[in-house]
Amino acid sequence: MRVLASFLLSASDTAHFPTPTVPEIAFLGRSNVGKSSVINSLLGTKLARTSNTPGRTRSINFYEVRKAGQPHPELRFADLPGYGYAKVSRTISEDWARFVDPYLHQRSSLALSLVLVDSNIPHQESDGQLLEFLAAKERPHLIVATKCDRLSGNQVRQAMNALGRAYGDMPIIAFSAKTGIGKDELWQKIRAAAANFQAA
Ligand SMILES: Nc1nc2c(ncn2[C@@H]2O[C@H](COP(=O)(O)OP(=O)(O)OP(=O)(O)O)[C@@H](O)[C@H]2O)c(=O)[nH]1
Ligand SMILES: [Mg+2]
Repeated sequence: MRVLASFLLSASDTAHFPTPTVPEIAFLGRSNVGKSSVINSLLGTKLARTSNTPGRTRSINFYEVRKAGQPHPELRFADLPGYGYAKVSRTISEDWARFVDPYLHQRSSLALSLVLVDSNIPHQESDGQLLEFLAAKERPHLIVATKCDRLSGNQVRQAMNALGRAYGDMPIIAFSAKTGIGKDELWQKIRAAAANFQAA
């Protein structure tokens, strides 16, 4: 299904969050894990700025997603600042307290949080903490293992097993923004979460 996406706004303060309307999907994960790349891959655009420099996304960037031929948006995507990168950790923790934490606590339209982890590195404590937080708040969430194109098929399976064990056997989607692996599966999960959310 073809989707059309547009940039809505960038907020680094709760007062600037857009009024909650359609179900929202949050993209979370350590700096440089590939959040903006996953968004671009799903949307088939280059709307979200990607970078080799970790910590580039310093606000919540909201995107509106519409099915082709439909007048109204179906979903919103929220690209959040990354965490866990030592060089920028101070500013990141300030950002986290000022608007990321309030977003995750209070956002009434948040239908699904995608926690991106790098399939090429072992499990990280910061990701585990975020997953525990989302579970404690009963926020629907899912792990997406990024950059799977850097691993062979066998290595991907091993990485998924190891990450699954580390994060309490949660379902994990193996993804690559380069090859499109996992894209259809992720879209299915996003649409299912949005439908559940609207039915609730
Ligand atoms: N090989 C490969 N590289 C990727 C993939 N996804 C992202 N990258 C690379 O990883 C780097 C970071 O990607 P971004 O999408 O900017 O990561 P981010 O999580 O948005 O980073 P911050 O906004 O800084 O937190 C870039 O150099 C991307 O080209 C992928 O699926 N495969
Ligand atoms: Mg980014």
